[in-house]
Amino acid sequence: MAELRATDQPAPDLEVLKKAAGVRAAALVESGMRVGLGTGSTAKYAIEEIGRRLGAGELSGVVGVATSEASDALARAVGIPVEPLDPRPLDLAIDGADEITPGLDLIKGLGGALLREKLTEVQARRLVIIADHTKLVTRLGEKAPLPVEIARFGFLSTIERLRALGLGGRLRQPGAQPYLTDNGNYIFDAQLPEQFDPAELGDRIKGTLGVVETGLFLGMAERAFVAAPDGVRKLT
Ligand code: ABF
Repeated sequence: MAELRATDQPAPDLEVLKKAAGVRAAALVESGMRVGLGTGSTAKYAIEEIGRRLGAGELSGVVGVATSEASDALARAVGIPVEPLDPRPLDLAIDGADEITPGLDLIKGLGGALLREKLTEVQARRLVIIADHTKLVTRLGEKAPLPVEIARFGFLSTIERLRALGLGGRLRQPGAQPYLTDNGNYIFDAQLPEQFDPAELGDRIKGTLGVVETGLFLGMAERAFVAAPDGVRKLT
């Protein structure tokens, strides 16, 4: 039987990678910090690690501001005191992403939390993104649609306006009913054109009547911890 070589080792599964990235980011939290808590399966690991550190006495006086009802519930479950977002700046925010470019532009929102994430993360002095390597892209739109949160009222008209911009895509409807965000809005998952200027297109979408917010997070992230089978890389 051929001996197993290092390269024959099975790649660690994505959950192991996500956890490694989450733990790395959670290590940046210091006592007394107000921390934006992201949403999604990767941010979950960072929230759990912050809770572990608090429970172990490694941290004290940390307050979380959650970017979704789900993250609020998880934070409370792991012992992180949670407060609503108010105008005070946050020391740090940690969140996942759906796509990350080399310049740290992001697509976020496949988890449906883009509005609260952006409202929270624009107030963070430092936004740290955590992801596994599958989220890396050379340009936005390569792997994921662009989630666009739209008002529920008149949503069909809003979708027509977005289509008039030349956008393909569809209303997010996983079952019999459209997906409803924590804010009571719908999400249109827009197919991005091959070539586009993210800032310009983002402004045009955002300026469309009925659009609440887009999942384009441009120039917001300070760094990203990206986990791959050969370790966690820091992108800045
Ligand atoms: C959240 O993290 C969302 O913006 C984004 O869609 C999601 C990525 O989720 P996961 O880490 O589960 O892939 O911030």
